[in-house]
Amino acid sequence: MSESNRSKSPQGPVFSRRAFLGRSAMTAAAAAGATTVSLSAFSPSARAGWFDKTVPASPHEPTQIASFYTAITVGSGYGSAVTALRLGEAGVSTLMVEMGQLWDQAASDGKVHCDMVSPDARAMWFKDRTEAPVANIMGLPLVDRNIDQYPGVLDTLNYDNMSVYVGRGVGGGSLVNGGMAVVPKREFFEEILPDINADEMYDSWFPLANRMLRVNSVSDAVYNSDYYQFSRRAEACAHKAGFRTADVPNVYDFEYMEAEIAGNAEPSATAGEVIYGNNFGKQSLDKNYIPEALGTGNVTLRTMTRVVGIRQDANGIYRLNLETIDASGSVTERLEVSCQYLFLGAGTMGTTELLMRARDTGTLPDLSDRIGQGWGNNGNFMVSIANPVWNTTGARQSGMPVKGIDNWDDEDAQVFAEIAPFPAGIETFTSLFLAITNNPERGYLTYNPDADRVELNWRADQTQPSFDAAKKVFDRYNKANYSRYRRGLFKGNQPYADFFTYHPLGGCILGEATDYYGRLKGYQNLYAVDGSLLPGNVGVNPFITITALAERNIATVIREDLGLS
Ligand code: FAE
Repeated sequence: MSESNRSKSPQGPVFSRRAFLGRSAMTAAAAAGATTVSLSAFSPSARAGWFDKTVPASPHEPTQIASFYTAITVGSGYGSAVTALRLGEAGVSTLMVEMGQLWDQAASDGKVHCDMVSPDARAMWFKDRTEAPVANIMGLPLVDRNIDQYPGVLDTLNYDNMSVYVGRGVGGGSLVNGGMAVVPKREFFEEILPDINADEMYDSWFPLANRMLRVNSVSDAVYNSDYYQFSRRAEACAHKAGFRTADVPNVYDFEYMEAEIAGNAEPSATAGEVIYGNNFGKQSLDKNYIPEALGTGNVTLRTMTRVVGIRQDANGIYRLNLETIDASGSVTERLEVSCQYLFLGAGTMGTTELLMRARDTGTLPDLSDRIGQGWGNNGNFMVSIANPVWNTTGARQSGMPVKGIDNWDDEDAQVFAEIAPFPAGIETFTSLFLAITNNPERGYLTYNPDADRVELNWRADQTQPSFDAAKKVFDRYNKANYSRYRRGLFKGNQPYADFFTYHPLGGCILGEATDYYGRLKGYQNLYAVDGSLLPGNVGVNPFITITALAERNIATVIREDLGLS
């Protein structure tokens, strides 16, 4: 990586001239199709309502592409964005293909993204109703809304016993996530990936990921504001129960949040924005890696285009079948594009699906039988607690978590429980935690040829280790604080949610389906670059690990496989 291309700012390269050029390229390339259409163009039901609906923008027309690129990256999440930037810097002509849209156009309400309180078509990827993880307020189904189908920003992949949340659009999961940017505990990293040089990771690649993504920590001024009362209260309760708490860094700009709170900037995190996108404040990948990549002049971005098939010619060239869709989801174009080097960054579920389809339908038959194995939910387990009436959590809550209960060193209850907001707009006396637990259970994926998609094989009882560990922590928490478990928030009316994950990991695990740099076994010049490489659980939120590993892997691949520096 060349330092000369980066600004000297400790915040990283976000204000570099190249990023500026990239941002201009991103919008200019798309501008041709930047019109706002009536909802009726893609949803007859939109006309049926008697009140005005927000009309989302029509996605940009996809950029014209050539028939061959030296490299293609599939998807535009963390793994793919890192890979595209480093290839572009090395002078490699690269195409980035993303099935979702570029989120840079305002809808009729003047905003790019909708909030969580009144979600609309922008919220979800072709659904009739939103599917928020916390579906109820005090037992009443007040959260989810009927919406029009549209290529929205959040998707849920619903399998037996598990729903997987993923982001759609340029930036992938970075558009919808809570921004928590956590480096795993070194001991745990060494346990799960013993063959990766931890010195290198902790000395170089994690710091680089933090810099590039502009990770920062909450200031005292912000933490002591009304918007973090929910967090201060839960932290105090945790201490009372004898637990340690830890800071959780974030990619949300806390200087911006301070300005929001002071009324000097458009509110985003403080206005209930997060899982359907943030209009301001958050360093998603469309603010850093991706414009930097486009700014090299060597990377082309094709949006609203899904890779549906991969095969290889006798001469080793990969041929990809692409389908471009419009705002209604109809296929408007089918095309083929080829490359010498193919990098799969379609996310854990997307990458594994593409590879399993290719292996099982015989277009890439020599792929490893380890593909699809070792899937984990990163031990995700959500818990809701009812506080006594004197322990108010506040009606105003920031969407970005910044603290967690750190009980990871307790072998009987290995839990890192982030104090999550519950921005209902009213006092709810509720504390919410997204616990990451050390769950050794693993599921596996199988390709269903009739449905042409992968299925997740995950039994309901596989979340038992997470339940047991979280129960130990929160029984103790409740006992010390006169609090109790709160029902009435989650589907099924349990005080916990073990039926969804934000952190799907595995399926193409490093050293199993690939070598230790993500090279897929059985083929040359074919790579996995995303969350599918991680062995099911990293003990913390995963995007920093995905980013750092992608940086590490592509540096070696560019040097050894492409013969460049
Ligand atoms: P990912 O970001 O999922 O990107 C994959 C991209 O590929 C997507 O844009 C897809 O649309 C696209 N794609 C898929 N299939 C195709 C195809 N066939 N053709 C073309 N494009 C395709 O991949 N993690 C944290 O570390 N901290 C958090 O606070 C956090 N909060 C989260 C909150 C929510 C609601 C969600 C959903 C996730 C959260 N995560 C969080 C998880 C994190 O966002 C996720 O691990 C990463 O985004 C995964 O990065 P990948 O590079 O694997």
